[in-house]
Amino acid sequence: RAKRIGVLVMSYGTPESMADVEAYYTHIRRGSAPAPEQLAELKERYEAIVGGVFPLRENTNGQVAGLQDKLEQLIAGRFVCYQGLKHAKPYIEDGVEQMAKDGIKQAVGIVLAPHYSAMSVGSYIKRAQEKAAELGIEMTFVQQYHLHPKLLKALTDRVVDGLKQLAAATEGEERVKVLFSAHSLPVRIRELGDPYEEQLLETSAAVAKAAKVQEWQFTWQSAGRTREPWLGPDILETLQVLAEEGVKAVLVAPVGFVSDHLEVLYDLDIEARAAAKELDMTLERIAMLNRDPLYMETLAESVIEASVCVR
Ligand code: FEC
Repeated sequence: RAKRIGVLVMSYGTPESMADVEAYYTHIRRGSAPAPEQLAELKERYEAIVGGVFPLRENTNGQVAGLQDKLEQLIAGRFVCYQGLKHAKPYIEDGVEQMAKDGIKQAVGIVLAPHYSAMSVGSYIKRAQEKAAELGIEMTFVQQYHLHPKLLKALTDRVVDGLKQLAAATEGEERVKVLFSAHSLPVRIRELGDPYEEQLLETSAAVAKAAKVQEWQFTWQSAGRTREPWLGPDILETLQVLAEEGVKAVLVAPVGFVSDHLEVLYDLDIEARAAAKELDMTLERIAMLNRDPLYMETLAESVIEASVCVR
């Protein structure tokens, strides 16, 4: 019987409780503790989204379970999924260690983010690869899946639904602009020849075409609070410019994210929505993928394809 292949499913991670926010933030800042006002501000954002619950944890758990089910359906008994988080427990290294304890010798790694950047997916892979090499596990990785037909179909369906909702809310009267968005990164990624921007534009263009959207553009969101310059324009600036151009309704499609979490529920649903209201615009957002069957199939098929290299 063929040996079981480990699947390390990697995601950003979120605090376990309010008491955990400081340690989480310190980890994101590579060990340097945030100032008290920075910490208070982050806690306020978590409290504003759902009053002290952290939706990303349950969503990641659901995605890992959903991927396991899908893999089981496609090739029974072949794969076993493990979770590894970037900034919270179980960390990426913990996931690799668990695989080693279970006797796994070969594994595939995949990140719950469709677009490759050396600063995002690349850094997850580096950590997993280092631990796997130390423990003697042969690992191969899915680098990106931003043009997988099933991912594009799931996103297109959501854009079509979102446009219908927006048409109902505005009684079809307004000119609608679709704003594709993703997490900003420091501008210096450009010097590295990073594919992140290009991949995001490829996903956006493919979805716009399939959803027959004429008016769309790409914008950044959630830039970090650091001194260096981040990729822009930020969605708040974009909304301002669009308002000046007379656009009255926008549909935000955060295609760089796959789950309901802080950067969507706060930065878009609270902050961007309030800014739009101020500008007298209607703003809607597409539903996130979470455990969507088409997303689970995207992940499963990408894992199976990558696993060919470890057989
Ligand atoms: O719901 C949650 O608890 C977690 C929401 C969350 C997601 C997420 C995804 C990405 N990030 C990416 C890059 C950076 C860089 C920095 C950075 C900082 C933060 C902070 C919080 C945070 N991120 Fe995040 N990110 C989430 C949350 N992120 C909180 C710290 C406070 C702040 O700046 O707002 C800057 C780090 C530094 O100081 O050097 C860079 C990227 C993604 C999307 C890909 C992925 O999921 O990995 C890229 C979800």
